[in-house]
This record gives sequence, C-alpha cells and structure tokens, in this order.
Amino acid sequence: MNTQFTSDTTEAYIALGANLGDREDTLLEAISMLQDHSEITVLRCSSMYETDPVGYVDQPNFVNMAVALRTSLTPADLLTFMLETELKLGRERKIRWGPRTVDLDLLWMDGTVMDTPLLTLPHPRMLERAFVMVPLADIVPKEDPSGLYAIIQHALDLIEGKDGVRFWKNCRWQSESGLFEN
Ligand code: GSY
Repeated sequence: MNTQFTSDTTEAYIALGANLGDREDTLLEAISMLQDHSEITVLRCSSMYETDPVGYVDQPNFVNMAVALRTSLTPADLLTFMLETELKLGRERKIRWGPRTVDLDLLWMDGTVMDTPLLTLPHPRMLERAFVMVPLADIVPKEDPSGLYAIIQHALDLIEGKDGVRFWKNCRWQSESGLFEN
C-alpha cells in the first residue's frame, strides 16, 4: 500500500554516482541542474567518496555522494526530472549494472512509502549499499523527523563493504554556490 503524498514541500534524499569521464564535474553539474529547477532547493551535500564497484566489478571505481533537497514536486515528477538530468549529462543505459556517466537514485521522501512500476520508496536496496549509506550519513540530521537517522545508523552497523568506500573530497558545489550557511 502507498502512503498518501500530502506535503507542500518535502525533504528528499538522492544518491549520486559516476564512473566515466570527469566524475567530479559531472556530479557538480547534476547538483546545479537540480538547484536550477524552480521547485527544487538543494539543502545539503555529502562529501565525495571513491568507491569500489559493486555488482558488476569489472568497471572503473565510482565517485558516490548524496544530497538533501527540498521540493514541491511529487515523487514521480522528481524522478522524471532526475532521469532527464541523467540523459542531459550523457547517461546511456548500455549494460544494466555497467559503467555510467552519472546515476541519480531517489532514496527517501519524508518517509513516503510507495510501490509503483516506476518507483519504489524508500529505495529498496539502499540499506544494503555502503556506497549509499556512508554518504547519506553525512547529511541526515540526528533529529530528522522521519526517523531516517536511526535507520541509517542501524544499517551502517550491519552493512558489509564499508572498506570499499573511501573519503575522496569535500563537495566543491557547497562552497562555490554560496548557497549554504556555514
Ligand atoms: O546503483 C548505482 C550504480 N552502481 C554503483 C555505484 O554507484 N557505486 C558503486 N561503488 N558500485 C555500483 N554498482 C552500481 S550498479
């Protein structure tokens, strides 16, 4: 069953990953494109992590990170915009688990639960993936009203593969955009 989506504005969490081309530039461009949407505000960015590929391992290392957004878009409309952003940045879906210019995954929207052919929330595999959980832990506040903080801490206690997730860089978008308070 899906919970009713009622909020005027929602806090959403997105995971980003890239393992082709200039990974840092592509991720920063994706964040700027999200921010440029009139119904999205980028609230927080995690650090960037270099990560060993999971699943199909014969491919370059990824850079993974996560961002928190405020949005008045519905989950479906946010997902559509994320897919458009991937396409504009040159994402081609050649091999299912293979290399990609950029990947944007919608993880969580204020605890909304939904399961449609296009979108499942929360993201069904996020708790198993260290390359998602480690960056996400950077940006979810302890007092998050949806309970996500406790869920992440529990997952991080159990999860395997954390040694394949290494701090790479702070996110430059944060300082260069001037949109964040320090
Ligand atoms: O699901 C996202 C794409 N992806 C990744 C990724 O982003 N990072 C790592 N480390 N491995 C991955 N395998 C796939 S598929």
